[in-house]
Amino acid sequence: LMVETKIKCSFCNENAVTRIGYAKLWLCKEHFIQFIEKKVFNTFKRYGLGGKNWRILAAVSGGKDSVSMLYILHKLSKDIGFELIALHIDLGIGEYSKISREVVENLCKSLGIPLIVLDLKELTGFNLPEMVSKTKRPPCSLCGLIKRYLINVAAQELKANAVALGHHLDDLIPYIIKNFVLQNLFEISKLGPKTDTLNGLVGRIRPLYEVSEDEIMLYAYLAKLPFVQNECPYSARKGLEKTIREFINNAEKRHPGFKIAFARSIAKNIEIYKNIGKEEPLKQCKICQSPSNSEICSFCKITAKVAGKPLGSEVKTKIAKIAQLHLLNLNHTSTT
Ligand code: Q46
Ligand code: ZN
Ligand code: ZN
Repeated sequence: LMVETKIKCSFCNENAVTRIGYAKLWLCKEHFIQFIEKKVFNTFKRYGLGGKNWRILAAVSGGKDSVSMLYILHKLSKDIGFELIALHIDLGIGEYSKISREVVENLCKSLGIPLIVLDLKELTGFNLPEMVSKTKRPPCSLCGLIKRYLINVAAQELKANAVALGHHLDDLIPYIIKNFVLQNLFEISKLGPKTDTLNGLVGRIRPLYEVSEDEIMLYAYLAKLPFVQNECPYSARKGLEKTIREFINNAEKRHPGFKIAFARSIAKNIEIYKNIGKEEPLKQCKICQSPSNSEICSFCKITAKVAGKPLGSEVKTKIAKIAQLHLLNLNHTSTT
């Protein structure tokens, strides 16, 4: 995305470092950074992602997407007036998790953002690789359900208004298209810029909803943000999604603005998707009272398999303590 040019920035006298096809702009470093930050600000306004006095919990893995999101949210928190807390989950995936945790801890420290780290091994006695080998489940689906569970519990205990996720256009569009092809229409309703807090599930917001992966990469680089370069050893982009990614990138090249137009149309029709494929309303897990599709939630089922007993309630108590301590600290610092 970055180019060496003699072409001037559309807003100043500096040389441009990139061209934004869909906006017909050439931008220098400073104006590109401003362009992205303004875009996220507008995304907040356009979709009502958060307001004054909200408490937003940002899930930060340490990769370029979530790190950039956190950095931009930190700037916006002052303009919009919301409170920002970062959350990192240490999955215990060897060196990868170690580096990720360090990156997030250092970044939060340097920006003065309160951070909560949830360590999977400390919470359950097992790290992700151990859980994978005990359950024989595909790592990413296991990881996804564990993260969703822990993030939701933390958000509830912290009384957060929303959880911010670092998903961008190139994460979301292939997923939406895949679900459309498979006609999992209700799933599409969860892939818009925000979901509402409902039945014990804290709403999610996606501040990078209108930003592409290239843009985030360039932003992280130009803003000199520290992020984890290593890929998770389990990560593998799967067949169909990869094909769809190539297709949308081609479409964007030929028809600049295609991705954003698509994302906006989905956001506009999100209510339709909520109703077409309506799922059964969420139940409560009998063991830990968390929102669940069945009598017992997936987290309790998985931990029962791994640890010999369901750990939902125990883990929730531990997270509640961490959250309370954290809120006490916050009150303490704001009154002293
Ligand atoms: S951390 Fe977890 Fe990712 Fe690693 S195991 Fe898969 S889902 S790839 S975002
Ligand atoms: Zn400029
Ligand atoms: Zn449960």
